[in-house]
Amino acid sequence: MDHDDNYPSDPTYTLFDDVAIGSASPPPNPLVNGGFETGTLSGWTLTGTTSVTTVAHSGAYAALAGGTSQTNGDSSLSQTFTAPSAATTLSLWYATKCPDTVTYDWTTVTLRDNTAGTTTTVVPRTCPTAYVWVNATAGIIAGHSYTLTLINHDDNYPGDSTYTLFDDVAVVGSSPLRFSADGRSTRVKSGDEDEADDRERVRKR
Ligand SMILES: [Ca+2]
Ligand SMILES: [Ca+2]
Repeated sequence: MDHDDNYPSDPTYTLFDDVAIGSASPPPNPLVNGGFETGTLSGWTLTGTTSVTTVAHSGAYAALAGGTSQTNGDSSLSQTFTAPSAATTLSLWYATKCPDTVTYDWTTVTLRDNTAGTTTTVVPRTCPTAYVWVNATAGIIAGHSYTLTLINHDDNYPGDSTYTLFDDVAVVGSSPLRFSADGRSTRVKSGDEDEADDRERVRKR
């Protein structure tokens, strides 16, 4: 609130800005060993053929499902976690080496909401031609229990084995809302942008 006595030549005004609700820090990551930086697959439930690899998206390690030799059907890593408050998004990275076709070999990722009893396909069956890291995300609801399953499928045929790398599996939050003086709410920008905006506003006065 600002108060002025309406007397000429000594106007008083106050700028208000950036009243923040919530915390800017990200929610705690409920996933265990989501970046595989233990150098093991601890924290994950495994089926088929799985291992750790030093071909990582970040850090030193990633998970590898399937293999350079043919594997039989699904090889998977799964983990059950509860989405913390302020959590909105699950994010992961994968890279698929697929010399076959999607009829026979693929990567897929599913996310079961154990609280709601529904399953979302985060990554539909894919056998990409490019062996590159790809980001995938899915919306999550704070407080719900989820089971995430990372799957590589190979048809066990010699000579066209498919494998998938997974890394940086993490829960990320939303930016807290900020309310400006005109009542609009805006997403939090980076600190540098904010400061530049503030300087601009002050200069206009
Ligand atoms: Ca990693
Ligand atoms: Ca194959």
